[in-house]
Amino acid sequence: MTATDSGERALEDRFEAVVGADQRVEPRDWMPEAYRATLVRQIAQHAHSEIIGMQPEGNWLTRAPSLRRKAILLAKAQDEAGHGLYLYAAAETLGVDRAELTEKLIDGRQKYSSIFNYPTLTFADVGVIGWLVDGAAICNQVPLCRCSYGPYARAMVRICKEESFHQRQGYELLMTLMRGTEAQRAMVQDAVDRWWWPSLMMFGPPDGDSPNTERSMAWRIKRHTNDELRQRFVDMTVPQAQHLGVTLPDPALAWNEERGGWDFGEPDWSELKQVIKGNGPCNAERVERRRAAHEDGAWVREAALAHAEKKRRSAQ
Ligand code: FAQ
Repeated sequence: MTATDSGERALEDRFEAVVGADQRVEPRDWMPEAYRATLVRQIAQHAHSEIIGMQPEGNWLTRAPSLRRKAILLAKAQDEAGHGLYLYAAAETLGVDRAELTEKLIDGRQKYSSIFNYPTLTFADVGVIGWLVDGAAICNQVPLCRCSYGPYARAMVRICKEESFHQRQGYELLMTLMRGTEAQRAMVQDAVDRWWWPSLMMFGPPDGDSPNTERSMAWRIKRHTNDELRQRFVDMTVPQAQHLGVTLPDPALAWNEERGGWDFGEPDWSELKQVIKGNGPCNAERVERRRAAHEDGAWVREAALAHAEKKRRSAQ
């Protein structure tokens, strides 16, 4: 064994010990290249999702039915922008550049969550996104507060607090609509019918088809498998649907006494594959809009850089 080999081995052992003891890996610590690459992939996808995720609800900003609803929706969209920024900042601690990540998103070299490729047809969709999409996001993201990589875990704490608030505002919106007219109740049911299955798909492919889970769990980036979190979400959501008075569009939903959980049907995995490949109902529109916003913002980035340079020179 050469000195370099034994040095590398010692670093690896230390990394494994830190992860195994549930301590945090920090930016300046040695880490395996594959661990770094996995984190960049997941955090970048997560950041892109928050930013692209502003679009479906943003569609209703100018048409929210009251000033109050508009103010709430605007605040929610701004929160999502903030989440994107924390996450890009967390990714930058791994040595990547936010501008480069944005280029990769726009060129289709990096992914974002499948859920944001569905259209928001009525204002009830805003409530259902808060209830189901933010609800699924919370189930998936609360365990990430214990992720082994410090900057990602810490970013998730605040994000989860805000997502919980988003979920409650969505549920409150839906409760209000359900207390309204027959037409409003039908609008809620229609939105639930359209968003239920895509929300279940947010958790990713079933465990047998999830190439990254095993490695990510061993590194304590992910703390649960996709199917475990999907089940947790269904168990949390069914009683909320009952209280709201809507029917979840799954004839296979049934309480399983033995397991103490809800049995549910199989999502259409071919649909998830298609959406991830870029063939969902709104993929092209979402990426095009992101590209246009990025290009429109070029002058702001240039001005900020010029300002920073001017300040740097005057400080010399
Ligand atoms: N959509 O081996 P796995 C939000 C890809 S934020 C698209 O299971 P992994 C807030 C996956 O990347 C929502 N692609 O992968 C909000 C992989 O591809 P790759 C975003 C998906 O990473 C609310 C391949 O399939 N949340 O909602 C999806 O172990 C309201 C194989 O999959 C996060 O990003 C999908 N649904 O597990 C904003 C949370 N599922 O890269 C606005 C953090 C899988 O190998 C409004 N991320 N893929 O080519 C995670 O927890 C994980 O990355 C998973 C996927 C669970 C998403």
